[in-house]
Amino acid sequence: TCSRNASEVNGAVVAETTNMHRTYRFDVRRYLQAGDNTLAVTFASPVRYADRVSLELGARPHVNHHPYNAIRKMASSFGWDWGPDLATVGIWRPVALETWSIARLAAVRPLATVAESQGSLAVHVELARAGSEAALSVRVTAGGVTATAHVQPAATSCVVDLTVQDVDRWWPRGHGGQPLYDVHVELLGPDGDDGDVLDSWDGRVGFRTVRLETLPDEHGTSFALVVNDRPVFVKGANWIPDDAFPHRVTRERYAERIAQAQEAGVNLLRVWGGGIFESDDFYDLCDERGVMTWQDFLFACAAYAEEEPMRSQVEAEVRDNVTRLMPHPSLVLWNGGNENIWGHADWGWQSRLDGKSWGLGYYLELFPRILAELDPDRPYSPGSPWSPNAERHPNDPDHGTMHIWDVWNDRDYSVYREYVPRFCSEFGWQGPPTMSTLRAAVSDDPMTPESPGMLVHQKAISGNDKLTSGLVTHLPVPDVFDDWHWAMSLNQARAIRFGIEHFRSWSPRCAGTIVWQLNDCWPVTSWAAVDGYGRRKPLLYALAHAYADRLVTIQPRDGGLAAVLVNDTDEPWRGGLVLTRQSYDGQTLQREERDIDVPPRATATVPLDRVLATPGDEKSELLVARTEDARGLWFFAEDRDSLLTAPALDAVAERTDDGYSIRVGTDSLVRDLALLVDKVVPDAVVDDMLVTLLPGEHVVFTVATGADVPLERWLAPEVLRNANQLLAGSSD
Ligand code: BMA
Repeated sequence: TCSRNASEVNGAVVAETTNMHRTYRFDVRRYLQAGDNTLAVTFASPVRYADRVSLELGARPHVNHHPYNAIRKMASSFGWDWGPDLATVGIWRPVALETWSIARLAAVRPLATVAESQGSLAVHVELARAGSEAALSVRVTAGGVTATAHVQPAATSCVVDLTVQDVDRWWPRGHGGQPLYDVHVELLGPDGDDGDVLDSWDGRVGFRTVRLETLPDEHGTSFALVVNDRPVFVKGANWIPDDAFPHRVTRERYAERIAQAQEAGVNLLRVWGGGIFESDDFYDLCDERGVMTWQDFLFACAAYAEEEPMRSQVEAEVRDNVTRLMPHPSLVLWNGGNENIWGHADWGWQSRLDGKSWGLGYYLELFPRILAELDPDRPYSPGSPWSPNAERHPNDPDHGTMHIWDVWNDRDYSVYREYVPRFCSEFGWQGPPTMSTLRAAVSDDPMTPESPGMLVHQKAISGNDKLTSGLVTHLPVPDVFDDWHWAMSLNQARAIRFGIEHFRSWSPRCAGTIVWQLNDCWPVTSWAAVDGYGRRKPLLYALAHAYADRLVTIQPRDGGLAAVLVNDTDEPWRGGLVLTRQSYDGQTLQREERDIDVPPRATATVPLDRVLATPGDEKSELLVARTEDARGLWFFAEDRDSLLTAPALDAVAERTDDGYSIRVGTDSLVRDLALLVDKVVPDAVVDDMLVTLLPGEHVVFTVATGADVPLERWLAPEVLRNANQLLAGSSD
C-alpha cells in the first residue's frame, strides 16, 4: 500500500527515498531518545512507483516493458535482453548511525597529476560543521610527504597541496606498472596541529595523466585515450551488474571476474549505464591490476525527464559518485550514458516526445558542469555512441564512438569489415552459457533450443532466429542439442574474433574496441564471454587470441589480401614473416618470406602477392602467415563449403599435480579445437581453446581441477570439440 520508501525513527517519518544510486544522510537528533531506539524502513514497489511517476512526468520512450527511466534505479533490474525482470527492493549498501561534534569531513577529493617525475596532489576537502565556527586544519600525508592547510573560521572547504618527488607513474596493464600511493587525511580540531583528530579519510591515488583525443583528421574525428602522453589502444569489454541481485557480488567475485577479463587480454572495462556504480572493491581491484575503467552515468536506451523530481536526484547521485570514484587512477573516462542520444536520433522518439525533455541537458550541460567542479582532469564524453564536435549522427563510424549492432541483429559477422570505426564501444554476438550452467538452470527434457526453459533463458527479441541466421552462412544447423550448443558457442567466438582482428588491423585509425559483454547476471543465452555462473565460454578464449599483444591477421586490402601485423608492445617486432599457401592435407603450394620491422605500438600491412593469395582450389586450401611468436590463417571457403573432413585426432590425457594435461595431435587439418571441460567437472578450467592444428601439429591443454575422473572422459567427442565435427559426414 505504501508508495514510497519511508524511514521512521521511533515512529516519526525521517525521510522518503527514491534513488538507489546515491547515499542519503539524515539528521536524526530530534527523534532519538535515551535507551532503545527503533529504525523502521518501509519498502514500496519500485514498479508501481516508476509507473506512477512516468505518468506524472509524461511518458517517455524506453526499451523493454517497464518505465525504468522514471525511477533512479538500476535499469536492467526491470528486465533486459539478457536479464530477468526482478525489480529489487531493499537496503543494498551499509546503513550507519554516526555521531560527531565540531566538524567532520563531508567530502575528500584528491586530484593527482604528474609532470616528468614530480607528482602533484591537490586534496580538496569539504567540511560539515556542527555549530562550531572555529578555525580548523587539515593534514594530508602521501608518499612520505605531509602538508597542512588551515580552514578559516566558519569556512567549510580547503585545498591541501603537496608534491611527491620521483613518483612512479601508474600505467594501464601492458604499458607499465601500477604503483599506488596511500593518502591519509585528518581533520584537526581548533588547537591546530596538535589538536584532536576530529575525522579522517583514507584512500589511494596513482600518478598519471589521461586525456581523450578527439581531433579532426583525414578520416573524420578521432577518439583515442592517451595515458601519460602515450596513446593506448583499448582492448575492452563491457561490464554489466554481475548478479541480478547486485548486493551478492563480493570482492572475491569481482576479483575473479576481473581476472577473467585479464586472461582475455582486456585492458578496459566499461561499466554500462543500465547497471550501477559498482562498489569500491571493483575500482580498487582495477587500480591494482591496471584495468582501466570507463564509467557511464546511469542512463540507458531511454529518454529521461529533466524536470523535478528527477533533476535533483540525478544531480545528487552524480555528485556522490564522482566524489567517491574520482580518486581511482584506473578510471579514465566518464560517459554521459548508453544509446540515449542515438535513440533520440534513430529510434522514433522525437514525435513521441513532442517537445518534452529527454536528457540532453544532462549530457551536454549538467554533467560537464559537475565534472568541471569536482573532477576537472578526467575526460568526459556525452554518450556512447557519440560523434564529437559536430551536429553529426551520433553513430557515424568516422567520428568518435560507434556501436555496431546491425551485424548481429540483421546481417552476418563478415559485415564487420564494412565498418572502420574510430572506436567501437559496443559490438557483440550471442552464444549459450556453458553446458554445465545450462543444465543447472534449465531442466527441460528434452532440452532443445526452443524448449520452454531454454526460451526463458533467452531474453533477446528473436534471439534464436538471429543465432540461426548468423550460423548458416558458416556452418550447417545441427540437429543434436549438444552439437547445436557447440556450434552456437563456436560461432559466437569466431564472430567476435573476426570483428576484433579486423578492427585492430585498422589501428591506430581505430583506437579501441569494447566487446559487448564480459559477464552475465544469471544463466542466459547472451553476448557474454563469461556465463552467469562465472564459467568461461569459448568466447573468452577467442578474446585472448584476438587481443594478443602481437597479432598476425590476414585481411582483405585493395582488392587482394594482406598480412597485417599489430604490435601492441613497447619493443620493435623484427624477424621473418613466412607466408604459405597450403592444402588442407599439408602440402605447401606457395611460399614466400619477408623481413618485418614493426615499430612499438604500431601496425604494419604487408600486401600479399597475387600468386600467393589466389587459391588453386578454394575448398581445400588456406593461407598461413607466421612469425616466430604469432600466426594468422586465412580460409578461402566457409567451413560448410569446404572439404574439411573428420579429423583423425591422436589424443592422450594424463594426470598432473594440478589436474590433467591433454595432448592432441593430428595428421589432418582440424579447426578450432576446444576442450569443454565443464561437461566433465563443472568447475574445471582449461588454459586455452579454439586452437587450429595444421597436419602434423599438436597442442597440449592444461586442465586445472582437483577432481578425480577417468582419463577417457576428457577425450569424449562432446568434450574434445572442433569445427570439423559440425560438418556433414564428419560427425564422430
Ligand atoms: C546494446 C547494449 C544493451 C544491450 C545490448 C544487446 O544496446 O547497450 O542495451 O543489452 O545492446 O542488445
